[in-house]
Amino acid sequence: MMKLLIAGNWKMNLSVTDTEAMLSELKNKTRSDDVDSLIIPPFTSLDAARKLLDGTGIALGAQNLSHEDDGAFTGEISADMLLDLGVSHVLVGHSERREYQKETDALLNLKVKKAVAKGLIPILCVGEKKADRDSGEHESVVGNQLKKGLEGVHTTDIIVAYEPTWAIGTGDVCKPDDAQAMAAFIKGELKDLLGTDAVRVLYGGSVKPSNVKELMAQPSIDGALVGGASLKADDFAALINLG
Ligand code: G2H
Repeated sequence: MMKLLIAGNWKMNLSVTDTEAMLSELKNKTRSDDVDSLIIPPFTSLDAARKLLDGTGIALGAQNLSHEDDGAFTGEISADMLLDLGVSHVLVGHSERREYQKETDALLNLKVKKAVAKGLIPILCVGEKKADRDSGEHESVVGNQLKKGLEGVHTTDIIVAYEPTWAIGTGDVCKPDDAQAMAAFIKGELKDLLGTDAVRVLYGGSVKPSNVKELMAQPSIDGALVGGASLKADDFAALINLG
């Protein structure tokens, strides 16, 4: 089993002042060295977060990147800009971006390739909608997202996050057995696509201190991508300590 990674995706939450308060508090909480951790704040908090995370062993991630290098792309943020701020990981294709920004698998594939080319570790997010699960299509939907998102990618320096959209921010957590079954399916697909399954697969969707231990005990789940429960220092520290 791989070392667990607990990643906190703050989404569009916490100002710079809030970031400083949260991370100053988090720094004073004990952490287990058995678990890797990652904070993914909004772009505006990256610089403040980098300064506070320095020397803590907690890595820094971004929520998105441009597939372009530079130029006339108003509002976009490049991989080099993220590297400049000490970012090591970047989310690609979170379901909220697929849904609200209409990001397609083809665009996400370009983003994954850009991140890899620049030395950032992409966390490719995949997951089915409620209707897909109800109709038994969840594996084919996720398999398709992986195939298209990872086309032409030949590295194992990536992470995949399985986030069933119906379990995101709803409190409606996926049953550990179902999360395990999908994580195992994803590892099988990764073996076909990349020639190895030595790639971390995270689970995301209403993970909190009270359910993290059971989810992380599943053999094919190598960590968690956490939204709501990553915003408070106490909760995030509890997650890293697996409850
Ligand atoms: C899924 C998750 C973090 P939450 O989006 O990516 O959010 O834990 O709030 O369901």
